[in-house]
Amino acid sequence: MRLILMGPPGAGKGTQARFVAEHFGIPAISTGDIFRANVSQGTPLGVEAKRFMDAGEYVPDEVTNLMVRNRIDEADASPGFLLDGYPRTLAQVTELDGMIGFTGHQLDAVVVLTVDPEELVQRLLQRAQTDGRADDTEDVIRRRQEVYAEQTEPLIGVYRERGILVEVDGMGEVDEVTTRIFDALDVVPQS
Ligand code: B4P
Repeated sequence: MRLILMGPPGAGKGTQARFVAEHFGIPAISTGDIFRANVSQGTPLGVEAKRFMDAGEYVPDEVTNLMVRNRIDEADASPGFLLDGYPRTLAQVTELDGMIGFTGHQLDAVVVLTVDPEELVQRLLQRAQTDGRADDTEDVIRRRQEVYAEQTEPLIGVYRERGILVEVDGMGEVDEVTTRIFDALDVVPQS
């Protein structure tokens, strides 16, 4: 399976990615997690990414694309993968098409989690208290929502036109959402 998990900040992409990846026996590749690991290790990539993430902006496409390309090339991703939080821009969609097309495969499905905007803010403010993430302050959360609406929401139409979009209600308990995703993906043919 080659899957994408999309949704606004706080929709539960990272939360659900673990379960979906385990279910299909594929790695979950989270660009946000890779950036945060680099930030905490103080790598040059982390130093560059941090100033964008802390402001609620996207890390530049050329940095993100190269990072994903390298990760997808690793052996564990050859049977398939779940991308969590990538692509987020139209330029990233084009880049990903090239990466997957080069291997002769195709995307099987793009899952979009939908959650009420106020619930999103509440979840992230809650996460700020438990995890202390630098980008979970109210101002930065609102900015991340704007950036999502401007740059990432248009991707939904792109994948809908391709006939591979799967919209899943992300409201409710975590395990309810997981069940909805599994039910929706169980009818998707695996390439
Ligand atoms: P991400 O790490 O992808 O962060 P996110 O969108 O905020 O979170 P996610 O939707 O995964 O929410 P989670 O499951 O944690 O990105 C962070 C930053 O990295 C971006 O802003 C950007 O700067 C950069 N970046 C990443 N990818 C990029 C790209 N492709 N291009 C450019 N820049 C990129 O859930 C949130 C909270 O809700 C958690 O506390 C969770 O416990 C809770 N929760 C989850 N499901 C719940 C439920 N059903 N009910 C109640 N709470 C729930």
